[in-house]
Amino acid sequence: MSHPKNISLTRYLIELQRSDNLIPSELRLLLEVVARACKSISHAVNKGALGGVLGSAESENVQGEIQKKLDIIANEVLIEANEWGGHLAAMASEEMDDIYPVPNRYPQGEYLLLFDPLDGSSNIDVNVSIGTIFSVLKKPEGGALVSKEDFLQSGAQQVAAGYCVYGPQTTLVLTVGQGVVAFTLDREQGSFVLTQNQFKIPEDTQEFAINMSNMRHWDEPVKRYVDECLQGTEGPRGKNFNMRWIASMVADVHRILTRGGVFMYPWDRREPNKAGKLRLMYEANPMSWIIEQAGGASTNGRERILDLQPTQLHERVSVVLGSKNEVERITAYHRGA
Ligand code: P6P
Repeated sequence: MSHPKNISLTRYLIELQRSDNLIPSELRLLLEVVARACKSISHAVNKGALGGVLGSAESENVQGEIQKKLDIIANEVLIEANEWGGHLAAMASEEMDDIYPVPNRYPQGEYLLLFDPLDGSSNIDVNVSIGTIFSVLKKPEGGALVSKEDFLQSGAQQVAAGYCVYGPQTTLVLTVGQGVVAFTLDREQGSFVLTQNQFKIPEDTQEFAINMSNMRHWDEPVKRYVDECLQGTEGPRGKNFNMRWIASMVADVHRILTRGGVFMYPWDRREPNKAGKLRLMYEANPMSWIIEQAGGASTNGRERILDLQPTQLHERVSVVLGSKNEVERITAYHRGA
């Protein structure tokens, strides 16, 4: 079902709900609330130094990373926006060790919301695009109290996924399994407007995204792929490649969603006991569903990311996503190694 551009997010979601009940009213409410929270986060991000929100919060998150003030602000905005609505059983965040069950003073819902409240936060203080990533699962039937185990579902179980990129425009990208759509924040009206009603990622590309400073730590399949790209027309690929690395997954993924490309954050030897840097539940899974819904592919080098069965809430994963034929090539190199 294709929706006309320039309709509001609210109308888009109501039309989805109305047509074959593609999204139940509780999920529609959840997505409206998350969008409103992203609007608030965008406002805080856009204030920057004027809002006194830049710099470190002098604290560490569960990943052992120094938290920025805006990391904590964004996390609080999402918690406060969602906890009272009655659509959620619990939330999980990159910024919180454990899950956040909805307080008993509020009605309990059937959805689980996971998020990286402000991804790419190393870019906050230098005015480079950052974003919020979110994933929605259904709470498993039965079981009185919601538990961390309820969250441990494969990415294929997601019922909604999206991100909001705080860049030159504030753009909300969303999938509920009916393709991928994008809404641009109209600051004058204070509402998200549908500006892209379908994305199709080109199956081939000449642009790759990886942090090249880690080259000496990569496994052979990644070294082989990047080396072939760097050889350009003189090498086996017979074409030249461009490289981009914004170090903000939301911005890199949005570029790939918009014009193709391949994004890699592979396992490397710096921390061999970690599968990768990025988190499966609230970074790789939502981004992988969005990429697949737009005709791309996403693996951990060997397996489809959406098929991976998580064992820990904050587990990490190696990520190769984007233009289908490039992802398949890189995955074939890993499988052949
Ligand atoms: P590096 C941001 O911190 C992040 O989690 C992703 O958004 C981004 O793709 C990656 O890490 C950047 O990592 O090692 O290049 O700084």
